[in-house]
Order: sequence, then structure tokens, then C-alpha cells
Amino acid sequence: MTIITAPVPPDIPTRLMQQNSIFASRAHNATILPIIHLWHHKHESFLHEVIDGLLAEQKFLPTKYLYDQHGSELFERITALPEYYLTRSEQEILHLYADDIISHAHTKCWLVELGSGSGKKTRRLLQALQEQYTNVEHHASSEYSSVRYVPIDIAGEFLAASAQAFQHDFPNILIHPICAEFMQGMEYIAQQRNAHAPNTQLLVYFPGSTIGNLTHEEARTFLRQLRSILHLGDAFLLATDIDTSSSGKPIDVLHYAYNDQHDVTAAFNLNILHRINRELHATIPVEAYQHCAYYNAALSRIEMYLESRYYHTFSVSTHTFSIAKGERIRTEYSHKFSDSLLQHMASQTGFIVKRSWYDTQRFFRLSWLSPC
Ligand code: AVI
Repeated sequence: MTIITAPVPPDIPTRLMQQNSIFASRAHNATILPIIHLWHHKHESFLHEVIDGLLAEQKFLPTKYLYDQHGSELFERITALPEYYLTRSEQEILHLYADDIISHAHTKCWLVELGSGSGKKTRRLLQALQEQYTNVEHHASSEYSSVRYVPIDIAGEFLAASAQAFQHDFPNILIHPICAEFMQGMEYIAQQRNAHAPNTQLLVYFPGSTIGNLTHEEARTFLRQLRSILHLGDAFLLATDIDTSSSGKPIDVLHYAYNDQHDVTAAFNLNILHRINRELHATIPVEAYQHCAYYNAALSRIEMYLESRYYHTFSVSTHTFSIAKGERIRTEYSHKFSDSLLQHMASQTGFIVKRSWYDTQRFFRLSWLSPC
């Protein structure tokens, strides 16, 4: 499958820097390659996916549309909430074990991050990479630079900001941002590696337990696609949130992580309705909805909905929808994983879980999956 939509530029950093002076690096800053833009927001698919979701028996809105500019900002705020333990737990794992994790990587390694956002968590991994695998003679502006950071995200502004933020601190790491959907970006970077640096390892980091936002079937499809792009010897560093039955994590901890006292998660959820009104000229009365999120213990997942407070109608394009009092529109699943579920999914999709690292409360894990 090839979904590359932009021409593949020659992979010679020095020349690109000369072409585009805003990317020119000072002596002790990392080189940033110009952002590769492969992603285009398609108004038609947004409209069709929204209408399909609202016509379904159990109404839903695709989770990915929670993340416009404002939605991404609200999500950044969620990650700093005291109730949202996921980010802190993952940061703790990286704080404790980044050196150990990176010691499993090859000396020639491109660290690819899927959904990098502001890239805050990655700082510890980059520090460990820089300390273990680069030295001052080996400056990133060399076209032979063997250590790269490749953030992939559809949010171009976040990519640009995080690349700039890393530029100064990691002078020996070449930064290669890609604005794309995950698999699109993966295909592109794997082609680059295969063509220009075949002995380099791709270490793909998927943070935040974002895989939990897919259904198990979608997650398996995602893992199989990724596996078909990776080579033996590459690695997948996967973050997953842990379920309640296989750990001592109280259900309340999960509940409040998605029902915070300042209603930031509620605003994040409701924002999708504002977005639909604005971008699709819909007439949804946003005040008719309230945030609803709870842990479904039988299916080990948070389910997030927008619940109607009263009967109302609205239109999206030529469609009119009637919504009953108490009716729910699903906006997100957030699946939680036991060790055995993770191992089973990995083995079904061509991976083996080599090692997992946990935070001290054992709320969250980071796992090293090897293609096999
Ligand atoms: C991005 N994702 C892993 C978050 C989660 O926890 O499932 C999204 C989120 N939704 C509500 N709060 C956070």
C-alpha cells in the first residue's frame, strides 16, 4: 500500500537548510529539516463521517475529530490535570527507565514518534539517545547523521513548536518532522530509511495509550499495518494504560481521570459539537448536551458520550436529526490493557512483547515490542 502524496525530497539536510533560511541552524543547535506535509484535512470526509455516525443506531462521532486546534489545546490541559494520571505515570516511567529503554536500541537509530503533540515526554528518550549514541564530533547537520527524531502528527503547529523547542537541547540529533496521519508518515519514513540508511533501526514510539482509543479490531489492523512496514530488528515502544482487574488500580481513579473537577474533559468532549457547527454549518444546540464518561469494567474501557438533556432537532447539511432526551452520542473509547491482552494482541499481529516497564503505582506501562 502506498499513500505518499508529497514528492520525496532529497534527504540532504545541508542543502535544505540553505534553501530555507528559517531552518538554518546555529553552530550548537540541532538541524531541523523542513516539515514534510503529507496530510490534508478533507472537508468532504469530515461531513460524510459525521453524517454516517449520526445515522448509526448507536450514534457516534469519530474520535479523531475531537482534535482541532482548540481540542488539541484542551487535551494538552487534560494531560496536566491532577486527576489525569496517565501522563504523569508515563513521565515517571521515562524518568526512571529512559536510559534502560534506549540501551536496547541500535547505535544507528531513528526515533519515530506517532502523535507527538508537544513532544514533552520524548525529551527523556532524546536525552538518553543523545548521551548514549551521539558525540560532539557527530553533529546532526552531517548528512550521515545516524540519530534522528521523527515526530509525526497531523497538528502542524505543534510539530513546528516542538521541533523548535528541541533544536537547542539536542544538537547531535537531526529533527525530521512529518505532518501526516500515522501510517502515511510511517510509510514515508520507512521508504527514506530503506533508500538512504538501510542499516538504521526504526524505533517507533506510540505514547499516551492512544492505541486504547481504537477498538480491539482496529488496534489489530493498526498493528498489522505497522508490522508490514517494519523490518526485523526495528522496534515498537508502545504505551498502554492498565485495566483495573489485573492491577490494584481503583475504578474511581479511572473515573475521575475522565471526569475532572474543572470540567476540562467536558469542554474537550463538547468542543467537537462547536467544531461541527463551525466547519459544517450545522445547527446543533451545544447547550442541549452534557459530558458523560464512565468505566465499563466488563469491557475494560472508558466510554465517553455526549448526552442529550432534552428532546431537540438539528441539521447537518441536508440531513435533519431528532435526538431524544437522554440519548447519547459516543465520542470515544479508551481501552485499558492487561498484560495478557497486550501479549495476545502482539502475537496475533507479528510482534512479541520483549519487555515492559511500569510506574511505581503500576497504573501504566511502556512495552518494547519486537517484530517477529
Ligand atoms: C489520547 N487519549 C489516549 C486520551 C485517553 O485517555 O483516551 C484522550 C482523552 N480523552 C479524554 N481524556 C483524555
